[in-house]
Amino acid sequence: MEKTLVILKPCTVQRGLIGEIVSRFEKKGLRLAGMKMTWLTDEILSEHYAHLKEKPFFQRIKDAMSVCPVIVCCWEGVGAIQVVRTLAGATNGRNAAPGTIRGDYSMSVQENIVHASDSPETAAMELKRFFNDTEIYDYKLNNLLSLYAND
Ligand code: IDP
Repeated sequence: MEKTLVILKPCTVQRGLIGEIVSRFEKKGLRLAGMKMTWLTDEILSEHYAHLKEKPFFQRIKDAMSVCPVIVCCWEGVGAIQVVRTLAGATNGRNAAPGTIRGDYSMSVQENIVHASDSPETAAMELKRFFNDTEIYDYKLNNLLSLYAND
């Protein structure tokens, strides 16, 4: 099992899409291991988007990510990191395939509904950045056999 971090961005909160997006991950069969609302600071966003600090839009994305609180989630499943990236779709909502979250709900590269960790290393780092150990819950889902059979 793998755990990954998803952030429902301010555009998702503002557009009243929280339930709909959470539902996508639930219906896929991922287990919600942690979830909270938090208002991201410039400091945590500078760390989170450090790989983009030379880009001209660095300050703009940090501003967009802090217009209101976000929902941070930890989702778990077999191959969850790639599964969630595939569900999220291409970064630019206008290019993202229909059926993906960004493809279905976003018309923008910046306002693209979700952040999703892109590798096991980033997932581990990002989960630590946004959650304490006590905020991640290891309960069992009763439908594991129906989800994975003998995989
Ligand atoms: P990802 O979110 O698909 O992993 P990254 O390249 O890590 O994509 O970029 C992080 C976030 O920065 C994107 O989700 C998007 O909101 C924003 N972003 C990326 N490229 C651009 C751009 O060219 N203009 C404005 N915002 C961008």
